[in-house]
Amino acid sequence: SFVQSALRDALEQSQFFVTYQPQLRIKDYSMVGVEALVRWQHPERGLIPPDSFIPIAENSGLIRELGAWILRTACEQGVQWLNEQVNFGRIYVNVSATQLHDESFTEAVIMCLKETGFPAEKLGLEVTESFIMKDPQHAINVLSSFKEIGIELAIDDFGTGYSSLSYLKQLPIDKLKIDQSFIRDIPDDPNDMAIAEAVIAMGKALNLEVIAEGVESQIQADFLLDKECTEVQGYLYAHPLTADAFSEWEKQRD
Ligand code: G
Ligand code: G
Ligand code: MN
Ligand code: NA
Repeated sequence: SFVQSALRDALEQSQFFVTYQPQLRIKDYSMVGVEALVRWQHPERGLIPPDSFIPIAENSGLIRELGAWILRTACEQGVQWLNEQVNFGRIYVNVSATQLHDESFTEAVIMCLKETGFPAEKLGLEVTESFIMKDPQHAINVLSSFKEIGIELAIDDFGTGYSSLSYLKQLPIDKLKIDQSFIRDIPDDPNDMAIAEAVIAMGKALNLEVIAEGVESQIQADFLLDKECTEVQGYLYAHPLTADAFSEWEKQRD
């Protein structure tokens, strides 16, 4: 299709760039990490958000190349920040179900770490709940291979799918990420508040970190602190930032 060939051109012509959104510990605002979020700067159409091209990249198989480029860019950036002593915690990269189903993906991640010199302990992967529930036994195998080498694992968009508690217990994951759709309408929507509270309680029971994304107001932050959510991410703290803007932000905060 037109978009597919435009995506291919965009990769060749370096029209993609990666932004980094800080994730903080709610108690003391210390750095947990940054989430790598891809952006497409089109020469004529301007900035195109990932929602408009990631699904197309997934359906066309281009996500393999694009995903590999994002991972490499993030790892190279991480090495640079380590050299410059910029405190970024970990870098969390989103990986789609298509990437995770690719048998060569684990090997590709290991190669990327080796070639860039980025330590596995500094990398996190955000995987979706839908990937896990489609074939939980397969997910356990794939995720275990990452966990074994020290990569941290978070379940993204948690609450939007239907994760069985028994699988959650077996999965080698470190963190649940409460989907922003449950945070957005706090404190107006009592159902969303109940869901957020339930996810936090579930994380606590399973000894997992819980991060809330899309936190935009102090009222939401206060609610999350009160319920003992452990980490936060959202416009209240920082937008997704270019690499340079992130290191400035990190240096200037106290
Ligand atoms: O950055 P933004 O909030 O617009 O991202 C919108 C959606 O695009 C989110 O669901 C996010 O997970 C996804 N997305 C952003 N960057 C990446 C990426 O590098 N890889 C994948 N697979 N998805 C991404
Ligand atoms: O990976 P995921 O699809 O969950 O990506 C998170 C998305 O949420 C990104 O597109 C990011 O730009 C966006 N985002 C991050 N913080 C906020 C926020 O506080 N409010 C809103 N509305 N969106 C946010
Ligand atoms: Mn994510
Ligand atoms: Na998410």
